[in-house]
Amino acid sequence: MGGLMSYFKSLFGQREIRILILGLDGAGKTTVLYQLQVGEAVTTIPTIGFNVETVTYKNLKFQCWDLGGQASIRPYWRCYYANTDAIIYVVDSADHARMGISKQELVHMLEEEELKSAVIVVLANKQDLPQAMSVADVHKALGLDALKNRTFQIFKTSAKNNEGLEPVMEWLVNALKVAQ
Ligand SMILES: Nc1nc2c(ncn2[C@@H]2O[C@H](COP(=O)(O)OP(=O)(O)O)[C@@H](O)[C@H]2O)c(=O)[nH]1
Ligand SMILES: [Mg+2]
Repeated sequence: MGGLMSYFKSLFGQREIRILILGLDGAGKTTVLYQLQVGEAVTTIPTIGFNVETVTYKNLKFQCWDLGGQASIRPYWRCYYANTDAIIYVVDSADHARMGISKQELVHMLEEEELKSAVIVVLANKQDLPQAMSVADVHKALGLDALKNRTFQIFKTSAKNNEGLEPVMEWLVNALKVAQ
């Protein structure tokens, strides 16, 4: 079992746990999925035409796609929202230009009825880049103060360097245990 995946050990054997990894293209979602080291992600393209990457390990299912872009495909994302336990929202902290779009996408997603009880982890990713915004600035730019009624935490990560992901997984597993 991959190192990060061992955090989920205590959840194995329970019902299926569904975790969505979402964010704009280029944020680092696929890299996070890869760092879980539980085999190859399977990429499927639903007929409407967006890529969904899936990694399944025991009763854990991670699914990942890019937010933003075409409005016409958005309604189809809903097909994947049902029974979601957690959302890992990945942000490129160095992408100052698209921080506003990333905020909009997060706000829209959090309005989805089917995601109302999902726990949220935001990754202020790419902290290794010199121009990266601090975790406090990402928190502010995304308007995360508004997230008061949700189980939520923000973390700084460098997914590419596999830095900062352990505390994320540890927090997530504890949050999922409480939510069950
Ligand atoms: N510097 C840096 N680059 C990263 C980090 N995480 C991902 N990347 C790079 O950013 C690009 C997009 O990553 P990817 O995982 O494909 O993003 P996705 O579109 O959200 O799936 C790739 O070139 C990654 O190697 C990070 O923490 N730091
Ligand atoms: Mg990707």
